[in-house]
Amino acid sequence: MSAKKTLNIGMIGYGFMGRAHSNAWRKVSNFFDVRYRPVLKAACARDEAKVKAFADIWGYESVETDWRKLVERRDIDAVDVCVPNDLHMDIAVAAARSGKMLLCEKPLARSTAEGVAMCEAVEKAGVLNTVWYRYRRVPAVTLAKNLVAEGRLGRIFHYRANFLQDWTSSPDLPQGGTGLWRLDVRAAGSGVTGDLLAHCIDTALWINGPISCVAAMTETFVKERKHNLTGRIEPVGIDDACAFLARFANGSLAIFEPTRYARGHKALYTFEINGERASIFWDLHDLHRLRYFDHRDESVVRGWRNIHVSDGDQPYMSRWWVPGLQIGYEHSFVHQAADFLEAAARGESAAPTFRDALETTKVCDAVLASAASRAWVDVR
Ligand code: SOE
Repeated sequence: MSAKKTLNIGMIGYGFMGRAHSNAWRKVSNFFDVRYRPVLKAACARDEAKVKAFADIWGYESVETDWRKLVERRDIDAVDVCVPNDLHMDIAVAAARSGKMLLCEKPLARSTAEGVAMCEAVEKAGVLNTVWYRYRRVPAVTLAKNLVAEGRLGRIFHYRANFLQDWTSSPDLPQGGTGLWRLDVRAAGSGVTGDLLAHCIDTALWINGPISCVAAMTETFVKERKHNLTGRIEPVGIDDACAFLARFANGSLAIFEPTRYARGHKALYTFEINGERASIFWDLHDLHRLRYFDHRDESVVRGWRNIHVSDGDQPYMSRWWVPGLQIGYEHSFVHQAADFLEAAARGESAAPTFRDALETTKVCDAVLASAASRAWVDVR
């Protein structure tokens, strides 16, 4: 019999992220030697029939239709927040007051003000927390972080990131409701800035340190869309696309471009970092590979290496198959669950904590402020 302690999970939400997180909770103790064993205790959503069907598929023991009841339940240890952004703050604050650990889907909040309230709530209650910026835990991205931290690139000159999608290009697509809440500014807070850029910023801050100032432009290409919840044509309040320049505190220059109007691209998150000695490039469509160029290589064989990140020496990979066999998108969630459970066993939060993720929200707010004022904006 395993002597593992159990950690009872209360999941709120059952969409794309509810499924991705549930899959991670189910797999994590099969692959990682974590000291806490997660138990899928309860799933919660307003639609009773749908949440029951979700609970059946993923093996949750019970369901709730009111998140306030779920966060009060004494048999729940950790609340996993997988609902649209407009509910993050209320749920997190109530769950923290009720002493629950918190795992919040990204972005932390719709604004810095909401994020500050969330940080204060978890810190006052002393509850462990994390935000699911999972691309950090794609092994090739973790390897990129390690290579930079080891100093292999030397001084960093450039950071360049894109997140390109095309799924909102049609003006006929409505806003609001399941999945499409991402187009509704009341639910989402912002458009590509909070949805896509937030990922790029989280990775960038983690690998290359703080951003000091930004100069941004945003555009809303489709100005009105039918709203699924009201049935009316309503103005679109989100940013459809964004492009901006930034300066990092370490002196490097950056350029970022998130958009949902890049026809042909579905989720092309890429970043490239150029240092004095070496460069790296990563691409979500080829997520198990890291491109690496080292100027110190002998000139006759110098060139971009295409590292297949599948070896047991590389981050997280010793837990999966044998060298040469790769893993995918869903595994980054398993890694985050594993890191959270191990940190919790030590009595610590897992990075990015709410406080870490607040830095990303601050950059997103600076980007929107810069676009509105057409001026450079300092991040703090
Ligand atoms: C949709 O734009 C979406 O699913 C985002 O919400 C995710 O955060 C991103 O990882 C992929 O695209």
